[in-house]
Amino acid sequence: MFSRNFSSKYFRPKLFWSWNQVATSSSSILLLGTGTALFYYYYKIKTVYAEDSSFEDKERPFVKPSREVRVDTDNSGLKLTLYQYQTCPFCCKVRAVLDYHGFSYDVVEVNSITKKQLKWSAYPKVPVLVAEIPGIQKEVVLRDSSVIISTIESYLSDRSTSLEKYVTFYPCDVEVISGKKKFDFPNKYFIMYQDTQDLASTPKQRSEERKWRRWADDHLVHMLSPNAYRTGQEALQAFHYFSVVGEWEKNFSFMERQVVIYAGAFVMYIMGKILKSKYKLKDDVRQSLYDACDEWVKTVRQGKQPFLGGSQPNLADLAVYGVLNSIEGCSAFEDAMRNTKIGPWYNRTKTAIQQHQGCHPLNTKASPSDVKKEPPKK
Ligand SMILES: N[C@@H](CCC(=O)N[C@@H](CS)C(=O)NCC(=O)O)C(=O)O
Repeated sequence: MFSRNFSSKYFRPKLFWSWNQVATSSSSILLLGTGTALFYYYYKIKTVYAEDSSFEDKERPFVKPSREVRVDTDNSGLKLTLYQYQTCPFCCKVRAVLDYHGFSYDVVEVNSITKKQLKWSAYPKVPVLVAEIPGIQKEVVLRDSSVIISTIESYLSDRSTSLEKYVTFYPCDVEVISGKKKFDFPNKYFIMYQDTQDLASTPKQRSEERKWRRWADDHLVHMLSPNAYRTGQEALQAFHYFSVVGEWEKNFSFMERQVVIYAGAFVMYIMGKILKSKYKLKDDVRQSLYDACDEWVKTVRQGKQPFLGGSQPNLADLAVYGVLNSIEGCSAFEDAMRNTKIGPWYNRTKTAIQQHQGCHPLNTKASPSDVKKEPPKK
């Protein structure tokens, strides 16, 4: 039997298979392939693990700022550099807060395709704000728009505590989901006050402020892409506008610009459709944008004051303004101004920001914590 099974008759290679054999083999391969793919997909989808949340940035190379914002009354002593995309809503929020408080800062425009200006950063998104503090060799790196804003606001409320110290109150959770890192800063909407501090706002007002800051990030932001890139033509028009306000001509080569404009418009047109369905926007996406604007106007009006913050904007006013400001040159923005009642509030907030109406904390000289020398190394 042995010899029979191993006889050359059984091992002669076949040149032709019957249809039956072809079908069986192909189905097995197909099944095996699909099984492996499904297993891999399922495994990847199911892979969620926490990662060490400390950021191992590389040494930050000097990059010539794309733009310098200078405000004479800034006495903070901080040298700030904002890594950004000019029309990213999260970056617009940060600029609204920096400008409102009258900070001087440098802007580094990041190339959204190559991201070469941000290669040193372990955190892959913009905005990133770097604060160099006179007298201290170490620079402080702030990541995530809401963390940046809350840290700055905490620091302005009490400058006897250093910026470096405030950053430690905003830890980051890093989760790897399906091979992709997700960053979360659980405290990001909280301002850190001293126990002894006399606060101008009530706990209810602070909670309201946090609620609407979150709304700007989690709801209003999702109205932008489907509206700004509603049609191919609007997407192209938006990217041409971005290239002007982002001064891409100054910062990027001709080829880089063309790639970003045409590839960007195409990708964002598709993304707009995906996001429309993901966030369940109405068929007429403009209507969802108008609904959001109306909701905000109604809330501000309930307070019977010019801003949600009262006589002056609070962080929610600045956040909502920043998000809308990111599409200011797009048809979606013009339509929202024309078809809702948000215009007067928007223009009031813009004036308050442009006039640095929140600059009073910065008019005083830097506090000792800003210029504290590091103890000499032994
Ligand atoms: N939660 C973050 C979101 C920042 C964010 O998503 N930024 C986008 C630009 S609008 C980004 O950098 N995406 C990564 C990329 O462009 O590769 C924040 O508030 O700062």
